[in-house]
This record gives sequence, C-alpha cells and structure tokens, in this order.
Amino acid sequence: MNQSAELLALAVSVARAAGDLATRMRADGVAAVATKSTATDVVTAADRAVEQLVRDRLREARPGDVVFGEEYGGGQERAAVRWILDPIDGTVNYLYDIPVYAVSLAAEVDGVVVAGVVINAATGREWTATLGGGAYCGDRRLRVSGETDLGQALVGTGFGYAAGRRLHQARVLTGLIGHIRDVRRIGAASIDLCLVAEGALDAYYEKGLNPWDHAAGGLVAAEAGALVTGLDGNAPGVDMVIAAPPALHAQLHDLLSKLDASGGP
Ligand code: LIP
Repeated sequence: MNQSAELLALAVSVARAAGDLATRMRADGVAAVATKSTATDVVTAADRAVEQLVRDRLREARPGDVVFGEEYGGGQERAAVRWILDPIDGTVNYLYDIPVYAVSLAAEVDGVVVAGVVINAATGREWTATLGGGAYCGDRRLRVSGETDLGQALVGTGFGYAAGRRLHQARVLTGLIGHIRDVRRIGAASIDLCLVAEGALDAYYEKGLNPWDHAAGGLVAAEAGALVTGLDGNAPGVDMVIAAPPALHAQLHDLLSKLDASGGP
C-alpha cells in the first residue's frame, strides 16, 4: 500500500470514531460552551472532545506527525505528515441538530494534501480521496457535474460569522443569483465541496474559509474533476475558495471577480 493509501486508511478509521463520538454527544444534548470570532461563532463541548479524540488516535498511531486543528491549533512544527482537522464542520447545524455536519480530516505531506476524508456524522455518508487516486463516496467513484451553462447551475455558498462580512457576501449573492439556477447554503464547507464532487451541486464558492474547512473536501472535489482555486490566479484560501467543473469555472470565477467576491471585511 502506498503512503497516501496508508494515510487515508488511518484517516478513515480515526474519522469514523470521531463521527461516532459526535453523534453520541449530539444525542445527549448539545449547548454552546464558548464563542470565538463573534457571538454566533460557537464552540461546543463536542467540538473539543472530538478534536481531542482525533489527536489522541493519531498520536498513538503516528507519534511523529503534527495536527493542525480548528479548536487547538498547532501543526506549525516540522514533521513528515501534518494532519488538518475540522472536528465538527457545520457547528451551527450541529448545535441546531440539523443533520449536516462533518468530521473533516486531511493528511498533508511537504505542504501538499495527499489524502482526505469527510464524514457526515449525522448520516454516515463518507467521502474519500487520495492525490491522483480519485474521489469516492463509499465505493462509488465520483465525477463532477456535466453542466456547462452557469444559468443552469445549482451553486453552493456560505456566509461568515461577522455582520459586516455577511452583508458583503449578501451583496455578492445579489449580483450572482440572477445568473444561476439557484443557490444552496448547506452550512458545512467540507460537505459543500463533496457535493460538488458528486455533482449534487454544480459549483461552490465561499470567502472566509479556514484550511480545516476545505483541505479534505477540496481534494475530494479536485479528484472528481473540479477546478479548486481562489480568485484571480490565487490558490484556494481564506480570500476565496471556488470549486467547479472546468466548463463552469471560468464563468463563475469571472462573475465573482467582477462582484469583488473576495473583497469586503
Ligand atoms: C462553517 C463552514 C461554512 C461556513 C460557516 C462556518 P464551522 O465552518 O463550514 O461553510 O459558511 O460560516 O465557517 O465554523 O462550522 O467549522
């Protein structure tokens, strides 16, 4: 088994255990225990417990690796493999018991994501990918949408936690919505990206994502044939993530650039 496949196998095993913990804690009742960037950017005890479980399992299996996680940070030390983790992506969905929240775990080697898994912990739906090895939902190989007309495209997006950013994002959406079929706001970027990989969304874009939101899902989408980029020649990152089939990417990209989608607060 090559290194990417080995890393993926470990990621899947750990993410499944993490997802089980998240669903058990959800069943016991969930409340926000803290907030981060704004009063609506919440953290639950499950976010922290799930990240700790993943850290413990990875340390046990590969003690020399480092973990860069949403709740406890880290991952800046030099190591052969860096794990990028969102313990519960879609925290607000989780808080409201909306069954769309994911454990997202990616393995990065020399700065390149080589394996990733996203599991919707509420449903068990599991997406995986290795670099050059394709993208899968369970055993099903994934391919992005064949849509070529932006006007027929179902486009996913999301909004930040700060009011000023949300207002700018709403203005961008106002400029976009007349040029697409419709919009979907799923609430978990990693799942948005996997739905693009499945063709269940024709495209997705969002400003303000952190590496843990898109590291695994971005590989799944790219391995299914999506172009995963930023705006105006930039790599995907906090200013913008766009995931779309090649036939749609330029249409969406150019309209988002015109709307200053990576601008604002
Ligand atoms: C969420 C993202 C989502 C975005 C939300 C939030 P979290 O991540 O997955 O796409 O629109 O504002 O950032 O905070 O649930 O890990």
